[in-house]
Amino acid sequence: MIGPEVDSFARCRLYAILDLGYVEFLDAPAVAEELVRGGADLIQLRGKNQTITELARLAEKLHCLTSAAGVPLVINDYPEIARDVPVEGLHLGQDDLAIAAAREIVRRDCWIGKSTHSLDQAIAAAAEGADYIGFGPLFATPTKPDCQPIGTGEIGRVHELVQLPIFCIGGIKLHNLPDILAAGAKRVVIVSGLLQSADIAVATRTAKQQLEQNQKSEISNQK
Ligand code: TZP
Ligand code: MG
Repeated sequence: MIGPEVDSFARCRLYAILDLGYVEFLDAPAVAEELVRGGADLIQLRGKNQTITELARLAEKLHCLTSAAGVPLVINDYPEIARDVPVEGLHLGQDDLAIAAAREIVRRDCWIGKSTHSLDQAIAAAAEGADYIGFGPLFATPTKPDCQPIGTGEIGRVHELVQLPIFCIGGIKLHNLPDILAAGAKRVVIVSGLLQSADIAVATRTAKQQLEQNQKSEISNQK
């Protein structure tokens, strides 16, 4: 049970989260435009302090602009929003609904991703039917303060064991992205590293270029 345009999803390398802890609610569409302009492959709407009604309304607005740009939009936490707004994906955490239960609510093609914080959780998410996983937090991060960092040591292993798109997450910035890629990451989520930069589009483009360069080296190493 996979969402729309699976192949285009597999190509996604840079996953930006538009986190309303960093962005004013009314500024969210303009920030989404900057992320799109910088080349984000995927955008998630995450709002921990907004009501479901507020988030649904914003998701609708964001989806108009992301879909016009061909960038998939993912909603965090709320299967009901994924049911009512034609977003491309839903993201669930370890404490959210099980994937099968969320699919029962959404009842249409929609990617479902899951946050994982260990190898065991990554393997379990694949068995549960996730379409992609987040893996982290690699480093301690104020964006998710209650989650223990897991470091970069298991990035290689998770890619061996889990045959899904794996997005490393947590404390990733432009300055440490090369080390994270060297540790075996292929796809990343960046939140504050983009949203707090002086120029969001430029920071996004810089991260995207590093990821593309890494992908090219991967391909030429395979030849
Ligand atoms: N899940 C694990 S870490 C994290 C989430 C949502 C936040 C990552 O944010 P940042 O600002 O890129 O460290
Ligand atoms: Mg959640």
